Amino acid sequence: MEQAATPLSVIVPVYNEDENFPRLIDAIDQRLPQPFRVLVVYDFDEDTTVPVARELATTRPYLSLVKNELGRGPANAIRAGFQAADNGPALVIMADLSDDLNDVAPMLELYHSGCRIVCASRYMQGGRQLGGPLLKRTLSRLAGLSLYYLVGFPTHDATNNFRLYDAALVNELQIESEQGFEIALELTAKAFVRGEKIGEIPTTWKDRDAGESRFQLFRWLPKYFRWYRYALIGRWFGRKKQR
Ligand SMILES: Nc1nc2c(ncn2[C@@H]2O[C@H](COP(=O)(O)OP(=O)(O)OP(=O)(O)O)[C@@H](O)[C@H]2O)c(=O)[nH]1
Ligand SMILES: [Mg+2]
Repeated sequence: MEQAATPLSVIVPVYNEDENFPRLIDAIDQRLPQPFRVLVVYDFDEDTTVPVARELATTRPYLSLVKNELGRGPANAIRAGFQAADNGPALVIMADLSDDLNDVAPMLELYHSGCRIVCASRYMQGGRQLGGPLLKRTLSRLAGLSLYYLVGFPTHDATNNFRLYDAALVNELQIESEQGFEIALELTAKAFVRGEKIGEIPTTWKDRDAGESRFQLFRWLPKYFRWYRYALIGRWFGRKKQR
Protein backbone atom coordinates (compact mmCIF):
# COMPACT_ATOMS: atom_id res chain seq x y z
CA MET A 1 0.00 0.00 0.00
CA GLU A 2 1.32 3.46 -0.89
CA GLN A 3 2.17 5.61 2.16
CA ALA A 4 0.51 9.04 2.43
CA ALA A 5 3.02 11.88 1.88
CA THR A 6 4.02 13.75 5.04
CA PRO A 7 2.15 17.08 5.11
CA LEU A 8 3.95 20.40 4.93
CA SER A 9 5.44 21.81 8.15
CA VAL A 10 5.72 25.59 8.17
CA ILE A 11 8.42 26.94 10.51
CA VAL A 12 7.91 30.55 11.66
CA PRO A 13 10.60 32.04 13.95
CA VAL A 14 9.10 34.91 15.94
CA TYR A 15 10.40 37.73 18.09
CA ASN A 16 7.74 40.13 19.39
CA GLU A 17 5.54 39.86 16.30
CA ASP A 18 2.18 40.51 18.03
CA GLU A 19 1.25 43.14 15.44
CA ASN A 20 2.07 41.04 12.40
CA PHE A 21 0.97 37.63 13.60
CA PRO A 22 -2.84 37.87 13.04
CA ARG A 23 -2.17 39.19 9.53
CA LEU A 24 0.23 36.32 8.89
CA ILE A 25 -2.46 33.83 9.94
CA ASP A 26 -4.93 35.51 7.54
CA ALA A 27 -2.41 35.09 4.71
CA ILE A 28 -1.81 31.45 5.71
CA ASP A 29 -5.56 30.73 5.76
CA GLN A 30 -6.03 32.32 2.36
CA ARG A 31 -2.95 31.21 0.47
CA LEU A 32 -1.38 28.00 1.78
CA PRO A 33 -2.41 24.79 0.05
CA GLN A 34 -3.82 22.19 2.52
CA PRO A 35 -2.72 20.09 4.35
CA PHE A 36 -0.12 21.81 6.54
CA ARG A 37 0.86 22.49 10.13
CA VAL A 38 2.44 25.68 11.42
CA LEU A 39 5.19 25.62 14.06
CA VAL A 40 5.66 29.02 15.68
CA VAL A 41 9.10 29.09 17.30
CA TYR A 42 9.67 31.59 20.11
CA ASP A 43 12.66 32.03 22.42
CA PHE A 44 11.19 33.20 25.75
CA ASP A 45 7.78 33.11 27.48
CA GLU A 46 7.36 36.91 27.60
CA ASP A 47 7.52 37.23 23.79
CA THR A 48 4.53 39.33 22.72
CA THR A 49 3.66 36.86 19.95
CA VAL A 50 2.95 34.04 22.42
CA PRO A 51 -0.48 35.09 23.80
CA VAL A 52 -1.65 36.16 20.33
CA ALA A 53 -0.60 32.82 18.81
CA ARG A 54 -2.13 30.82 21.72
CA GLU A 55 -5.45 32.59 21.20
CA LEU A 56 -5.43 31.98 17.43
CA ALA A 57 -4.50 28.32 18.02
CA THR A 58 -7.79 27.72 19.83
CA THR A 59 -9.62 28.02 16.49
CA ARG A 60 -6.82 26.70 14.28
CA PRO A 61 -5.78 23.12 15.04
CA TYR A 62 -2.92 23.39 12.53
CA LEU A 63 -1.12 25.92 14.75
CA SER A 64 1.33 24.94 17.49
CA LEU A 65 3.87 26.81 19.56
CA VAL A 66 7.39 25.48 19.96
CA LYS A 67 9.72 26.94 22.58
CA ASN A 68 13.28 27.16 21.29
CA GLU A 69 15.47 25.64 24.00
CA LEU A 70 18.64 25.58 21.88
CA GLY A 71 19.72 29.18 22.64
CA ARG A 72 18.33 32.51 21.53
CA GLY A 73 18.42 33.91 18.02
CA PRO A 74 16.91 33.10 14.64
CA ALA A 75 19.33 30.30 13.64
CA ASN A 76 18.66 28.34 16.82
CA ALA A 77 14.92 29.00 16.47
CA ILE A 78 14.90 27.67 12.91
CA ARG A 79 16.99 24.65 14.00
CA ALA A 80 14.45 23.95 16.77
CA GLY A 81 11.72 24.18 14.10
CA PHE A 82 13.43 21.57 11.93
CA GLN A 83 13.83 19.25 14.88
CA ALA A 84 10.09 19.56 15.58
CA ALA A 85 9.24 19.05 11.88
CA ASP A 86 11.46 15.92 11.79
CA ASN A 87 10.83 14.87 8.18
CA GLY A 88 8.83 15.70 5.05
CA PRO A 89 8.65 19.14 3.42
CA ALA A 90 9.48 22.03 5.78
CA LEU A 91 9.01 25.63 4.74
CA VAL A 92 10.69 28.53 6.57
CA ILE A 93 8.76 31.80 6.48
CA MET A 94 9.16 35.07 8.33
CA ALA A 95 6.34 36.46 10.47
CA ASP A 96 6.81 40.00 9.11
CA LEU A 97 4.73 39.37 5.94
CA SER A 98 7.78 39.79 3.70
CA ASP A 99 7.25 36.47 1.90
CA ASP A 100 4.55 35.92 -0.73
CA LEU A 101 2.70 32.77 0.31
CA ASN A 102 1.18 32.41 -3.19
CA ASP A 103 4.60 30.96 -4.10
CA VAL A 104 4.24 27.95 -1.82
CA ALA A 105 2.17 25.84 -4.24
CA PRO A 106 4.80 26.00 -7.05
CA MET A 107 7.56 25.41 -4.48
CA LEU A 108 5.82 22.22 -3.34
CA GLU A 109 5.50 21.09 -6.94
CA LEU A 110 9.28 21.32 -7.36
CA TYR A 111 9.75 19.50 -4.06
CA HIS A 112 7.50 16.66 -5.20
CA SER A 113 9.37 16.48 -8.49
CA GLY A 114 12.53 15.60 -6.53
CA CYS A 115 14.14 18.87 -5.34
CA ARG A 116 15.38 18.59 -1.75
CA ILE A 117 15.58 22.37 -1.40
CA VAL A 118 13.45 24.93 -3.26
CA CYS A 119 14.58 28.57 -3.08
CA ALA A 120 12.33 31.57 -3.58
CA SER A 121 14.46 34.01 -5.55
CA ARG A 122 14.26 37.79 -5.67
CA TYR A 123 17.14 38.10 -8.10
CA MET A 124 16.05 35.90 -11.02
CA GLN A 125 13.82 36.95 -13.89
CA GLY A 126 10.34 37.62 -12.51
CA GLY A 127 11.59 38.16 -8.93
CA ARG A 128 11.47 41.49 -7.05
CA GLN A 129 12.59 43.09 -3.83
CA LEU A 130 10.56 46.01 -2.51
CA GLY A 131 12.17 48.20 0.15
CA GLY A 132 14.77 47.28 2.75
CA PRO A 133 18.11 48.97 3.54
CA LEU A 134 20.22 49.70 0.44
CA LEU A 135 23.51 48.25 1.76
CA LYS A 136 21.93 44.98 2.88
CA ARG A 137 20.02 44.65 -0.39
CA THR A 138 23.10 45.31 -2.48
CA LEU A 139 25.33 42.85 -0.58
CA SER A 140 22.66 40.17 -0.74
CA ARG A 141 22.18 40.62 -4.49
CA LEU A 142 25.95 40.64 -5.12
CA ALA A 143 26.43 37.47 -3.07
CA GLY A 144 23.59 35.70 -4.86
CA LEU A 145 24.47 36.67 -8.41
CA SER A 146 28.23 36.09 -7.98
CA LEU A 147 27.71 32.56 -6.64
CA TYR A 148 25.24 31.86 -9.44
CA TYR A 149 27.55 33.03 -12.22
CA LEU A 150 30.90 31.94 -10.73
CA VAL A 151 30.10 28.42 -9.59
CA GLY A 152 26.63 27.61 -10.87
CA PHE A 153 25.02 27.88 -7.42
CA PRO A 154 21.47 26.60 -8.00
CA THR A 155 19.74 29.86 -7.08
CA HIS A 156 20.28 33.54 -7.95
CA ASP A 157 19.33 34.39 -4.36
CA ALA A 158 21.66 32.62 -1.93
CA THR A 159 20.55 34.49 1.18
CA ASN A 160 16.74 34.58 1.20
CA ASN A 161 15.37 32.54 4.09
CA PHE A 162 11.99 31.90 2.44
CA ARG A 163 12.90 28.38 1.37
CA LEU A 164 11.39 24.89 1.29
CA TYR A 165 13.54 22.02 2.56
CA ASP A 166 13.39 18.31 2.99
CA ALA A 167 13.51 18.24 6.81
CA ALA A 168 15.24 14.85 6.91
CA LEU A 169 18.03 16.27 4.73
CA VAL A 170 18.41 19.31 7.00
CA ASN A 171 18.61 17.22 10.14
CA GLU A 172 21.25 15.08 8.41
CA LEU A 173 23.30 18.12 7.28
CA GLN A 174 23.67 19.30 10.90
CA ILE A 175 23.17 23.01 11.20
CA GLU A 176 26.23 24.88 12.48
CA SER A 177 24.78 28.42 12.37
CA GLU A 178 24.03 29.62 15.87
CA GLN A 179 23.10 33.24 15.46
CA GLY A 180 21.60 34.81 12.41
CA PHE A 181 19.93 34.24 9.11
CA GLU A 182 23.04 32.83 7.42
CA ILE A 183 21.42 29.45 8.10
CA ALA A 184 19.71 29.39 4.68
CA LEU A 185 23.04 29.97 2.93
CA GLU A 186 24.72 27.31 5.10
CA LEU A 187 22.14 24.64 4.32
CA THR A 188 21.95 25.39 0.62
CA ALA A 189 25.76 25.55 0.28
CA LYS A 190 26.12 22.18 2.02
CA ALA A 191 23.42 20.58 -0.14
CA PHE A 192 24.99 22.10 -3.27
CA VAL A 193 28.45 20.70 -2.44
CA ARG A 194 26.87 17.27 -1.79
CA GLY A 195 25.22 17.39 -5.21
CA GLU A 196 21.61 17.42 -3.98
CA LYS A 197 18.90 18.54 -6.40
CA ILE A 198 17.93 22.17 -5.68
CA GLY A 199 15.32 24.29 -7.50
CA GLU A 200 14.23 27.94 -7.52
CA ILE A 201 11.17 30.00 -8.39
CA PRO A 202 10.85 33.80 -8.63
CA THR A 203 9.35 35.66 -5.68
CA THR A 204 8.49 39.20 -4.63
CA TRP A 205 9.85 40.16 -1.20
CA LYS A 206 8.62 43.26 0.56
CA ASP A 207 9.96 44.97 3.65
CA ARG A 208 7.98 44.79 6.89
CA ASP A 209 5.61 47.67 7.70
CA ALA A 210 5.07 46.77 11.40
CA GLY A 211 7.41 45.64 14.18
CA GLU A 212 11.19 45.94 14.15
CA SER A 213 13.90 44.30 12.07
CA ARG A 214 16.43 42.34 14.14
CA PHE A 215 18.90 41.90 11.34
CA GLN A 216 22.48 42.60 12.53
CA LEU A 217 24.34 43.15 9.28
CA PHE A 218 27.88 43.82 10.51
CA ARG A 219 27.78 41.23 13.27
CA TRP A 220 26.55 38.48 10.97
CA LEU A 221 28.56 39.36 7.85
CA PRO A 222 31.58 37.14 8.77
CA LYS A 223 29.21 34.19 9.18
CA TYR A 224 27.71 34.80 5.75
CA PHE A 225 31.23 35.06 4.33
CA ARG A 226 32.18 31.68 5.80
CA TRP A 227 29.40 29.91 3.90
CA TYR A 228 29.95 31.98 0.74
CA ARG A 229 33.57 30.75 0.72
CA TYR A 230 32.44 27.19 1.43
CA ALA A 231 30.18 27.24 -1.65
CA LEU A 232 32.96 28.67 -3.86
CA ILE A 233 35.68 26.32 -2.64
CA GLY A 234 33.38 23.31 -2.56
CA ARG A 235 32.62 23.84 -6.23
CA TRP A 236 36.21 24.35 -7.28
CA PHE A 237 37.52 21.39 -5.26
CA GLY A 238 35.30 18.53 -6.12
CA ARG A 239 31.58 19.21 -5.79
CA LYS A 240 29.65 16.03 -6.47
CA LYS A 241 27.50 15.94 -9.62
CA GLN A 242 23.85 16.84 -9.02
CA ARG A 243 21.93 13.71 -8.03
N1 LIG B 1 12.77 33.05 17.60
C1 LIG B 1 13.36 34.14 17.11
N2 LIG B 1 12.86 34.73 15.98
C2 LIG B 1 13.46 35.84 15.53
C3 LIG B 1 14.58 36.43 16.15
N3 LIG B 1 14.94 37.55 15.44
C4 LIG B 1 14.07 37.66 14.43
N4 LIG B 1 13.17 36.63 14.47
C5 LIG B 1 12.06 36.40 13.54
O1 LIG B 1 12.60 36.11 12.26
C6 LIG B 1 11.84 36.71 11.24
C7 LIG B 1 12.65 37.69 10.42
O2 LIG B 1 13.23 38.68 11.27
P1 LIG B 1 13.65 40.13 10.77
O3 LIG B 1 14.19 40.83 11.97
O4 LIG B 1 12.54 40.75 10.02
O5 LIG B 1 14.85 39.80 9.84
P2 LIG B 1 14.94 39.82 8.27
O6 LIG B 1 13.59 39.60 7.67
O7 LIG B 1 16.04 38.93 7.84
O8 LIG B 1 15.48 41.26 8.09
P3 LIG B 1 14.80 42.54 7.48
O9 LIG B 1 15.13 42.48 6.05
O10 LIG B 1 15.49 43.62 8.19
O11 LIG B 1 13.32 42.44 7.75
C8 LIG B 1 10.66 37.36 11.93
O12 LIG B 1 9.59 36.46 11.95
C9 LIG B 1 11.19 37.63 13.32
O13 LIG B 1 10.17 37.73 14.28
C10 LIG B 1 15.09 35.80 17.35
O14 LIG B 1 16.06 36.23 17.96
N5 LIG B 1 14.44 34.68 17.76
MG1 LIG C 1 12.13 40.91 7.92
